[in-house]
Amino acid sequence: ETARLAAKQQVILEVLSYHAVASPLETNALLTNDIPSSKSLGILKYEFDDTTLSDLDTVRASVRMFIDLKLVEKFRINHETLCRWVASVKRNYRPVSYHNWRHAFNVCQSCFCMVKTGGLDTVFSDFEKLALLVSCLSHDLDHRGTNNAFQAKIEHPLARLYSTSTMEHHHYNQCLMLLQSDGCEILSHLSSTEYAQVIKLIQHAILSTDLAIYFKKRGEFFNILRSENADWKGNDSHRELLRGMVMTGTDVSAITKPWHLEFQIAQLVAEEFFEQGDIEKTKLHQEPPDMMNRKLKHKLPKMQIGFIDSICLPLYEALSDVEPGLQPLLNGCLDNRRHWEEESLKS
Ligand code: 5BB
Repeated sequence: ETARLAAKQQVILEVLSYHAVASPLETNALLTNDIPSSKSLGILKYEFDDTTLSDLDTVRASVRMFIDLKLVEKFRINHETLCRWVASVKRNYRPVSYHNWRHAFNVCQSCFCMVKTGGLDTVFSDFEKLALLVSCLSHDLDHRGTNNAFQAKIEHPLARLYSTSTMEHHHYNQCLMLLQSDGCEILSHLSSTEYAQVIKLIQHAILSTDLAIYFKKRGEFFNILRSENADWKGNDSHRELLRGMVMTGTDVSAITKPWHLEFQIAQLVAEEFFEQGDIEKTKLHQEPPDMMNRKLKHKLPKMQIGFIDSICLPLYEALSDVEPGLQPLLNGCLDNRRHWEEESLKS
């Protein structure tokens, strides 16, 4: 218990030193112009390419998603507060190769698309849509470019505090902290019971982004689909499972993007893995796992095929069975599988 307290205090100290709310200058920049339309920002399409937007426009596009899902109206979210909150979320991502703000933004855009054009609009309640968007933007807050196994290996205080879903617990805590920060309280017009309800949904959604949780839950999800008793609108436990699967589906949605985007993003994922592998090798004097070993770069196409077959395809097939509007994700994934097959013949 003393060890746990010490770990917690160490985490608190570290967190306090890093966390910061967006500056007035940053927030004002968002208030001087109108928020562009979804159409002009390109965010209604699954094939959306974030590199077409400036950093400021990624914040504007995030605000646009809350407006277009009628969340600003329904939950009376103050515009300036929403702008400051999104800008603050962005600030609390680190400049790592893959798990940075752009990843969070892309995950949120995928979710927006699944809801808006994928047919989930009538499945989820307004509370759930609010929780999903907040969760997507926040789900990797303060990621350090290293995974849960790494935190355990270096005996990081976070790993002492949370032995499973280590980083996901931290992302959730960061999310909660930002929602309670001065001028960022986007949930302030909710009653205390509504607030508690949305926070519970957010916690579940962010913890669901641990792939270990996906593996634990997906069997039940597939069984419900096969049983033909699925009741996504009426059964709360079915919908909870679906929300978790939607979170995984958005988290790995890079694998569904047009090939030229997927190819680039895979290089970013690989670079982040290699950097962790470098630390494990030089600082911990341990042999890193294959996917983190720079010397095995040529195995990338084969690894991507493994990733697609074991994780992505079963998920997008199931999601397409839930809603036909989600099938473009499955098609994009299948298309990239063919491309990775082709790449694997080159090396
Ligand atoms: C994923 C699960 N992991 C515990 C072991 C490795 N596998 S994998 O074999 O499916 C795998 C996935 C191997 C290599 C990979 O990327 C090489 C660049 C990937 C991979 N993962 N490829 C991707 O394009 C993407 Br997107 C991802 C997801 C990356 C984040 C995974 C977050 C895990 C948090 C615990």
